[in-house]
Amino acid sequence: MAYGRQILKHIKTNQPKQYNTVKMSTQNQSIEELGINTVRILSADAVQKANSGHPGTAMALAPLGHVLWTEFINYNPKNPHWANRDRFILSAGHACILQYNFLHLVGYDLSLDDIKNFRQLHSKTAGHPEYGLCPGVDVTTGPLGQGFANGVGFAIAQKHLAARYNKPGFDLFNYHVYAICSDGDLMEGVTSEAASMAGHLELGNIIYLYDDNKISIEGSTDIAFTEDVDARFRAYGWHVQHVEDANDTHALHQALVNAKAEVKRPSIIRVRSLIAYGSPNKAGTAGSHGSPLGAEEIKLVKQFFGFDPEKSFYVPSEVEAYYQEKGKKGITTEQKWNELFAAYKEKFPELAAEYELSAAGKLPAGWKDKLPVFKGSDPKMATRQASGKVLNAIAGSFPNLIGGAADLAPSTETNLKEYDSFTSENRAGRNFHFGIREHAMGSAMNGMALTAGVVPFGATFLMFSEYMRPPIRLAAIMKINPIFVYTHDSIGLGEDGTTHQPIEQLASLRSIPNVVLIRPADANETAQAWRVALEHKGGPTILVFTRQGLPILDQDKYAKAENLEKGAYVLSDSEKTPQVILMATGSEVSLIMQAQAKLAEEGIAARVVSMPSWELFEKQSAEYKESVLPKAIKKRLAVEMASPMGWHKYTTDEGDTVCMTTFGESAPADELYKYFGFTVDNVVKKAKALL
Ligand SMILES: Cc1ncc(C[n+]2csc(CCOP(=O)(O)OP(=O)(O)O)c2C)c(N)n1
Repeated sequence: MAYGRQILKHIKTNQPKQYNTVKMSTQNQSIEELGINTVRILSADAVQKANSGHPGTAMALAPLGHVLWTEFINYNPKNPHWANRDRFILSAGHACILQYNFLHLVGYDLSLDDIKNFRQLHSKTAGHPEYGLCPGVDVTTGPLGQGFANGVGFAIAQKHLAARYNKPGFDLFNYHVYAICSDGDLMEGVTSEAASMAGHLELGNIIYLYDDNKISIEGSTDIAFTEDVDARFRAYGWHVQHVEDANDTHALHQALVNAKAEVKRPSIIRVRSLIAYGSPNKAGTAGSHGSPLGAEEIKLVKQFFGFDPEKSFYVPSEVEAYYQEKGKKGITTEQKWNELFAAYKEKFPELAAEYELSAAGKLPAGWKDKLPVFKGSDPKMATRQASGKVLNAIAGSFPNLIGGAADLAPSTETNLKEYDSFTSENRAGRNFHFGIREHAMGSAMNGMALTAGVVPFGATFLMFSEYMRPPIRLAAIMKINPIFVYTHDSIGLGEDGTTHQPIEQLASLRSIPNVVLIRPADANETAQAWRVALEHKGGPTILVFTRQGLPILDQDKYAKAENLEKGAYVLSDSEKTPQVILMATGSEVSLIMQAQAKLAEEGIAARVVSMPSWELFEKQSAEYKESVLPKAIKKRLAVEMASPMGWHKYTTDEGDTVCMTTFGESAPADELYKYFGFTVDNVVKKAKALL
């Protein structure tokens, strides 16, 4: 391109004012140039109208978007969920107006009015791209680094689906994962974890473009980011290329061709760009990163590109027709794939049916019969151990249930014993060794969970959920269903001490909207917790298990563990009207059961409520809630080896808590129970004090 050389001159001299000297006319622009410049100007216009947003990067990367959406990304704008589409991630989510403009132009259900409504209430075009809100957005991005790591999960899921379903002549799943990432993405730690994982796993289906514009919010990246990115990614085992000028569409094309040809190593293409290219006074400056250019400056931009400075949101008719035509290609591509799938279905009816069922988010018939039932006479069992038994009992029914741990499979009991590990050589393996990379594990799980037909689980200690909060929160925002497994859930883990003993984690995880957290009381509740997790839709499930052994509550004597689905239930009632309600989750349920017996000996009627999930309980009818926690019974004691925060809602003004108000200590668990008051005597004493 003619003006491609201008940018080089500009970068070298770094004097944005030079742009005033460039004169362009729409007349002598090719349709490609006209399209690209239309997107640059639309981006500036949309941010200006919203009076907030990030114009600069979108303006600079319009040529890149153009090459991707016209030549490389396989998509059908009329079916954004087509299973074999390439995934596209805008990891630099702040530049989303770029993505919105291309999605609009190539024919997704996103109108020019949607572009004009950028960042307005209930528009499809939120301030950062949101999955489920905007058609064509494969994952919600914005928190830098997440998209980069989500892509690793997308790439893993593609490899898994291909290994499970592709057959000679039926290359059903062969898509690529494209992403645009920025300096901010590469500075975030999660990117290092994810890149290391992707290199190790040889995820050659990853093609990332890094916008090397040397600008972030505080100015030049020289103030904070001077590493050799190319060397770093080579060290991770990536295929690294460099495009000197983001305006050079031929070079971008060639680099993308090379990246596709590289099937073993993940690819990163470092692209030098000039932020706010075309803006005489703002190009190359941090000022164009996160604020509108200003009405006068936008006029100069339009003049620079030969557009009418008085027209806003202007899409030349030939540009509209050109991109619509490009978008239509995808309709035929999907049709061909559908024909391939139909032929596959004839030849491999069982596999096809299996895929269709799991892609629709449905569960196979009869799977619940595989759930183990534990007897009251069985020896004590930690809920992590019960979880391992459950997982292994049902794994055969769910070929697409895949997951692992952050180097803690033996402790979290998440190994699927009859299955291999997922490695660069064996994509059919179902056990994942995420390494000690909790953050990237969570983000990769989100990419996996966003892939129809794949149900991921990932495990570590509850304490280290702290390293995973961004992906947990994003899974909740996206209402997707990864299963986060956390063991070693309290001071009951004992000697590892304060650093490993969760205190505030339950309260803080419960505070995330759309999350269902389940802390089962014993082995049978654990089986039911897995059932609910697999059936649950609309957000992630967090399963919280003990390290220490727990008695098994006799199913013939007490209420059935199936009640776990209601979040809380009367596990054991008093013969007479209860004077006090004892409630607990997880390991503390058997403690309050003992306290109930002791209180009964003293003539005090106590009801025991097992409350494994606050969120599930909140979804129940008012009548059901009243049946478990009658308003008339205000003497209530909650027992949980965690922060009391939040329990007061259930304990009323006349109730109390036995919880943790300090950090724990390093000691054998039994000593800690005594020290912190998690004993039958103390619970009985506190209950009596209420009366
Ligand atoms: C985890 C996270 N931290 C901070 C931010 C706020 N933020 C948005 S963009 C940005 C950095 C911008 O620099 P760069 O990534 O190079 O993007 P560019 O300016 O080139 O568009 C920051 C700090 C964020 N979105 N996510």
